[in-house]
Amino acid sequence: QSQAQAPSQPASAEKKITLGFSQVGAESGWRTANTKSIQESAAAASIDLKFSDAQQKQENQIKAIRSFIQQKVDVIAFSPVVESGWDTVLKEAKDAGIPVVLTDRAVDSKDPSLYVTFLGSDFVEEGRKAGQWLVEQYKDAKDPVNIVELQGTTGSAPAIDRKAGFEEVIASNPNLKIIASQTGDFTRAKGKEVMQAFLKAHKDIDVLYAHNDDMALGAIQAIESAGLKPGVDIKIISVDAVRDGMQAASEGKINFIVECNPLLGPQLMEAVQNILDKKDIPKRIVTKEGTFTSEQAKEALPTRQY
Ligand code: GYE
Repeated sequence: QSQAQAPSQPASAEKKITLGFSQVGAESGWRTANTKSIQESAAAASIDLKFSDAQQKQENQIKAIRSFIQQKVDVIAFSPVVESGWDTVLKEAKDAGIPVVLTDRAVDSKDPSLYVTFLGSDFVEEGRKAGQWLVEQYKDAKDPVNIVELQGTTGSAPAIDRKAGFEEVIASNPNLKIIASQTGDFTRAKGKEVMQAFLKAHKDIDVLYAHNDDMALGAIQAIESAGLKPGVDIKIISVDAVRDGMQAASEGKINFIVECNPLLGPQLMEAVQNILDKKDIPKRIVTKEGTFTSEQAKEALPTRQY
């Protein structure tokens, strides 16, 4: 019998791929699910992940990217907290020959050669979906409908785009009026605080449009403390469809949620592998997502992954 000797070298002498990832922070349920997805899929793909949390500060992301360049990682991926101000550091990565993948959020750079691909949702479309539901709900309204808006992080792609898509669609009905709009930085605490201020300043709020579930959840606390019924006295629309948001929707406190899928890890690892294998990859990879009414949220909740 001629059995081969066990090799003294590990089966694969190939070096592990290293991926430097700079995350925005841990500001929301969406972000937590996104981080988990990236960490788990890196492990599953045997990719060595260098993960860095920027605590919602651009300067920390720039530092992290520079340190990834110094460490000569194979690929850099990051979710840019804001859209502007990345050209210099992206140029540094390019000069070092390290490919960059934008994950979740886009940059406003005029030079598309500074990154290989942008993987994430279409936030303008999400804003439109939110607006379409509202237009349909109030199609017979004869009186003005007063809307307050909780925006995401100032200057971030999802805040800019969700606002734009929503405004574009509600413009079809002049009764639909945004009477106040302010940032809640995508967090529950800020969502609550700003909603409190809105309630103080305006006695006649009909609708809240929150750019994410966490801000809507904070706002719900403020609305309840003011003795009003969320989802009834004030209709609520939000974006993300994370578990706590879906729970509130199933209880009728959020009326409509536009889904934004945080599970980008598998597609990111695939993109990283394809880049290193020198395969052609599209410049834009869009994630698939839907919407939920309260009824639909109740149905979907038991099998939800995030
Ligand atoms: O909607 C929000 C998070 O960039 C899509 O960031 C992401 C957004 C998400 O904080 O909850």
